[in-house]
Amino acid sequence: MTHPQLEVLRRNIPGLRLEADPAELEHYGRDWTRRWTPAPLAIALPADVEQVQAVVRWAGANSVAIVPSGGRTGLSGGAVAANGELVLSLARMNRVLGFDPIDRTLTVQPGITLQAVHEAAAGHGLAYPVDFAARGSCSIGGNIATNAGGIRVLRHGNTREWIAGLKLVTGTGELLDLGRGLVKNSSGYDLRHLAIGSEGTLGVVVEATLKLADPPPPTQVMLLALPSFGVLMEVFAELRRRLRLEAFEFFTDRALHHVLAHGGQAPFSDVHPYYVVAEFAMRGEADEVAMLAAFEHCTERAWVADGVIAQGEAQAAQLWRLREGITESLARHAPYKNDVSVRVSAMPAFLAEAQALLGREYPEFDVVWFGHVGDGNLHINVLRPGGMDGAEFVGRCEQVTRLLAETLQRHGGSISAEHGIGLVKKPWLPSTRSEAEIEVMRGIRRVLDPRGIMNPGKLFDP
Ligand code: 2HG
Ligand code: ZN
Repeated sequence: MTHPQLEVLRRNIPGLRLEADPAELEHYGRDWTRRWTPAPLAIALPADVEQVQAVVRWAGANSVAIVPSGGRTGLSGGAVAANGELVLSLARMNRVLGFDPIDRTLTVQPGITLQAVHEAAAGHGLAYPVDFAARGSCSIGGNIATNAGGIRVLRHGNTREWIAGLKLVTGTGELLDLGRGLVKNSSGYDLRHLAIGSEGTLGVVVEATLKLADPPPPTQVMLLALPSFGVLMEVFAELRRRLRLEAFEFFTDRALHHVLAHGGQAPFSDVHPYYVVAEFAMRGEADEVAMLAAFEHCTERAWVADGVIAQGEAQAAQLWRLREGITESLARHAPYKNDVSVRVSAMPAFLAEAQALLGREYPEFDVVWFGHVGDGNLHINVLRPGGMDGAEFVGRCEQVTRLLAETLQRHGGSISAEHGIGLVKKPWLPSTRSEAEIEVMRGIRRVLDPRGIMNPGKLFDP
């Protein structure tokens, strides 16, 4: 431990776990971006809220930067500690604190995984409907810090919709109790929503009260093969018109190629350029009829070239794996990631322009498109060509991102739909937010973190 004051911290906070051996520094200093070399000062693993407050106060008094840390499954570098920061890991604070059947809320500590939340909600006959592939590793605190989205936003909205209350330890060590589970509370600024999506720059979430929903209805999962990008939104509109869509996800043949190379099972004998996984509620015979009618409508117009309807849960899970396995199947290529959004109505025009732009700029690159088109959210992963140096690759991708950001700006979109800004997208924040907005955000950050110790360097500079 190099910082002389760390010993003081250890002595003054009995029960605080502090780690500094190289394997731990490496493990806690990085997220899924893998672009920066981890170099934290140490890792603090508090056991309760008081310890979090004490660590933050110590950091303020000693001018030590803090990186709040959940499951570190982020893709924008928001949880990277590469500059001697103290990582404040919430991993030990991972319990369910309570369930209220009248309020239909679950109160949890921030280090609990999304999957454990799903299981706890199901144990009470209810559901927490935010969901995505990293569910087994990501934490609720991190989900809140990035306002995580995922595969069911189409039906249920982002994390923001499901937070009835949260407790935040600010950059001064103050504990704020925000929202307090009230359904109605018209008493001024809702500071809870400032904390959601703040990427650890305003404080550390130390407790959350989550709203729960009715258990999901029985659903049907369908995989469709599409001949062109142009018909994607037509298929979406047709399915949504006739059915209660729970999810509508798309991916390209390149994405499927990588998933299959990683052990997936080919869904069709032919290869098609585009695919959609759609899940919808099945509330009886009328939905069966509507599903078949929608399928027929799409095939008659040649919007759909082939399709498979899951026969049972195992096949539904298998179809979902083709979509949910994409990120993992690409990981070994250390892809450059884009996570962009436009209004759903702007999607067709944006898609056409973005496709032309990326085709022109990346002629020799493997570019993998997938995402939540029903929310206007696309993931574009660019794979490094063999033989190209890592720094040259990132440099090239950043030039293209500048052009993509301009295109997004013309279509009123965002450079980060659901992964956050972190370090990766910081240069392009002004393409999504006006200078006046960023100045307001700076002011808010100064109030909640006057010493500038909470995740400095992330989101925007002071
Ligand atoms: C998903 O939708 C995640 O699967 C990850 O947001 C996206 O790897 C990505 O680019
Ligand atoms: Zn996503």
